[in-house]
Amino acid sequence: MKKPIAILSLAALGFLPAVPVVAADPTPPPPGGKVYELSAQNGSGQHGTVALKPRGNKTVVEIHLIGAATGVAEPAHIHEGTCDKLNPAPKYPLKSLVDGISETDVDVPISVLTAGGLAVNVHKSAEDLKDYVACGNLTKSSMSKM
Ligand SMILES: [Cu+2]
Repeated sequence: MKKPIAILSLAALGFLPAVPVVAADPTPPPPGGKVYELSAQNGSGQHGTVALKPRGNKTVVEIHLIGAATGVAEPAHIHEGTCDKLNPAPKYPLKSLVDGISETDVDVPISVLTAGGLAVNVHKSAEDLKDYVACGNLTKSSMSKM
């Protein structure tokens, strides 16, 4: 038990912050990464963020939705177009959301995904693919203000 006492005394002397560092937000803007808002569609009440994080020539795409259905996998994709006018054919498939969370390594650099003309959408279920529950344009005006 010598170590904790040593740390405490350092804190008391002002060498360490007395207040513990607050845990990071679930989707902080990562270095070189970008976070976009996902808005609810068709009265789903599901909204959240999609974070894009560069990993070499790939991009980690992380979706967090609030109000997502539990126990139902919600398919997600990157589509061409905008949320108002989406090309229904997925451009880059993403892993289906489970309890509102999805993380996918997409095989293109972040510069391709953020160049404009793409949107992330989430579908109600594999059976109800035509029912969109959330969408976000990968454009500057849709970037999260966090
Ligand atoms: Cu889709």
